[in-house]
Amino acid sequence: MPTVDAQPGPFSFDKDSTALVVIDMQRDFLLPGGFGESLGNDVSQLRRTIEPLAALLKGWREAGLPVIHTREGHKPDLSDCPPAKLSRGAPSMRIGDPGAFGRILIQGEYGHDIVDELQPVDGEVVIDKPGKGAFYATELSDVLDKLGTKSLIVTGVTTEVCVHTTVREANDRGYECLVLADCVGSYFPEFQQVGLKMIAAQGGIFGWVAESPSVIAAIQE
Ligand code: C5J
Repeated sequence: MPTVDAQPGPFSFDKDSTALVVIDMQRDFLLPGGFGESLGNDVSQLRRTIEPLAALLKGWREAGLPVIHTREGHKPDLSDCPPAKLSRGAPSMRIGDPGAFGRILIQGEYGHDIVDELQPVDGEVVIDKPGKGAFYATELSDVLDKLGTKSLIVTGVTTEVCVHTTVREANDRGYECLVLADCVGSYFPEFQQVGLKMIAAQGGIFGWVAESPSVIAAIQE
């Protein structure tokens, strides 16, 4: 069984029951000039995940293992967007407003889709999610049941928001989650550091943390 060095201890997974989850690697969050940057964020903190994630995807696909991508966003009429989510904070642009890459976080818009480097390939599942967690109001549980999934390798953005929420949801549903430090990103370096520590603390309170090269090596064995 593949085993990788991880915090708080080695993480073993069965290739037949493990899926790679790539969370919200969307242009609206990652592209310079996009929504994320308009909120005052440093998108380079997220963009550093693209290269290791592309290498991981290559290895994972070569091993013939399942990949699930998610995208945070809403229907064009915003009927699936809680009013509190729309009005929170004082952003110069809100969800649904016209942005540099189309209406912000609206399904079907250029900015809502995944960055070019990490585009899904045929056969990969794409889950559109209205919330931060990938299980809330989506078909993800059914997809994982059909695949016979027990473990998740979790990547994407942002570490302390959608990655954390999804890992917490997955942990409560009985999945073993390995989060890859070099393939998850936060706009805030301190949240990245603490977010990863929180996952593996207390003996792995809701998961394990490792680096992607060890997973790539493990699946090639
Ligand atoms: C945020 C996300 N940060 N994908 N979304 O609003 O983490």
